[in-house]
This record gives sequence, C-alpha cells and structure tokens, in this order.
Amino acid sequence: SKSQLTYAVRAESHPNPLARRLFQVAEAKKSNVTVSADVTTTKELLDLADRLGPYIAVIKTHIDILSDFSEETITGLRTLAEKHNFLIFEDRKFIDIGNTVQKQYHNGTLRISEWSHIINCSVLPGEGIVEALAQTAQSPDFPYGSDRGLLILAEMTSKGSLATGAYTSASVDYARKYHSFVLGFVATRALGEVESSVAPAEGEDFVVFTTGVNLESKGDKLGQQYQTPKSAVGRGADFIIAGRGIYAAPDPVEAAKQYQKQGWEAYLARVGG
Ligand code: 5BU
Repeated sequence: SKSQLTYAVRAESHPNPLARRLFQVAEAKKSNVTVSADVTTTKELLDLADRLGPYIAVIKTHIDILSDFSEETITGLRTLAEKHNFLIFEDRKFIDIGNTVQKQYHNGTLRISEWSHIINCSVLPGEGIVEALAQTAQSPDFPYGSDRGLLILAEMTSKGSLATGAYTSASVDYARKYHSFVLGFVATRALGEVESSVAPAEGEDFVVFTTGVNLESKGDKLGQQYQTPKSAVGRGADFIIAGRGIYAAPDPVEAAKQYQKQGWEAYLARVGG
C-alpha cells in the first residue's frame, strides 16, 4: 500500500489526473477532511461550503435531499469549489443496471456529471455498473474530460452492513479492472489485504475515503457507527468524511478546524512526519 507515502509523493506519481488533483489539494490546504454537507436547502449548502471551504479538501453532497435544487445550486457549488480549491463528491451511490446509471449520472434532473468531480457506486449489480459509468465519463463526447472519477463503495459504516467478504473482494476486482476511472474506495480501512482475483497494476494507488468519522459520538440511533479521525487514518483512510460532527456542531467552522487538525496530525504520524 502507498499509505506510508506523503500526499505530495502520491500526487507526483499517480496515473489518474483527478487523484493527482485530490492529493495536491490535500497537500496545499493541509487538509484531508471531506465535509458531508447534509443540509436541505441550497442556501444552507452554499453557506456551509463558503464558510468551511478553507479547511476542507472535498465537499460531499446528497444533492437529492435539497428541497430547492436548481441551476443556482450548481453554479454556486462550482464557484465555491474554485474559490476555495476543493473538489465535489456527490454521494449518489449508483446501484442499478448499466443503462440506467448512465442516465442517472449524465443529464437528467440532477446533472451530476456537470458539477461533481467524484461519484460513487455499489458493485451489487455486478461489473456492468462500473463499466457503464466509466464508458460515459470516458466517451469522446463527454465534456468534462479527465476531471471525473469513481469511488467504489466497498464497505459501509452502518451496523450489520452486508458490504463485506465476497462483495468487498469484488469491489477490489472491479477497481483494478477499471483503474483508469476508479480513484479508490469508500471503506473503513485500507483494502490491501482483501483477496482479489485481479492482479494489481504496477504502482497501484487507490484512494481510501472513510465515512462515519466523529469526535464526540460513537454512533446514532439508526445504526451509524463512528470512529475518530485518528482511528480512521490509522486504519488507512486517506480522506476522512464527517457530517454531523461538523455541520451540526455549535460552531461548524471551529469543528472543521478541529477535524482538519486531527486528520492532518494522524496523517503526519502515518507517513512518519
Ligand atoms: P454523519 O453525519 O457523519 O454520520 O454523516 C455520514 C455521511 O456519510 C452521510 O452523508 C452518509 O450518507 C454517508 N455514509 C455513511 O455514513 N456511511 C457509509 O458507509 C457511506 C456513506 Br458509503
């Protein structure tokens, strides 16, 4: 695994342009924080993005929970992503046949391909879902070039998750098979030890995003299970994802700074800084 290397080193050698950008952003801002901005109006989303922008590497959205999604949402997000140098990750969790996910990703009501650098999918439907999303994003007519990438949902943080074992192994298989589009995984740990029937490419360097990060709480009443930034980064997270721990804190800016500091210190400890 490359998790002992610095983001700067990984940025230099990574074959995927979006992964390079992700590592460059982390290095430039000294942040491996992804804020999960699970608010329900465009105004709240853009306010959060603007206030937390300086301290985060990525903003993660659930765009379908907004009550007032519009052109203004897209324009606002894109403008703030440029202003604060962060990437956008729509946590849409595509999970359907290839023909359907292509239509859900590109065009449609939410126009996800237009504004979201990073998307994710489950491999429950099989290999075809990864093939379909890669095909759309890598088509010569696709207007957003190589500025798009996919994370495979290899594990989940909720109690009793069935994303384990053979499912997680298949996630690694398809990531390897479609490595030109797959940036890495949403997982609770580095997946280097997981059995895969596909050999790794030379210099393989998948990026791990870990959700369920919270400094104050162990979980919620609906099965969410939390770990701290230190624990997540220690287990292999390259980017830590925190939602309520940040946006529902009494002072979200102070909270974002706290997660940034703890996530960065854990990263420095891991790379031996
Ligand atoms: P929280 O408020 O930090 O619990 O929010 C966690 C976010 O991450 C929320 O948007 C979930 O939909 C998302 N999530 C998760 O919690 N666990 C998972 O395994 C995956 C996504 Br995948």
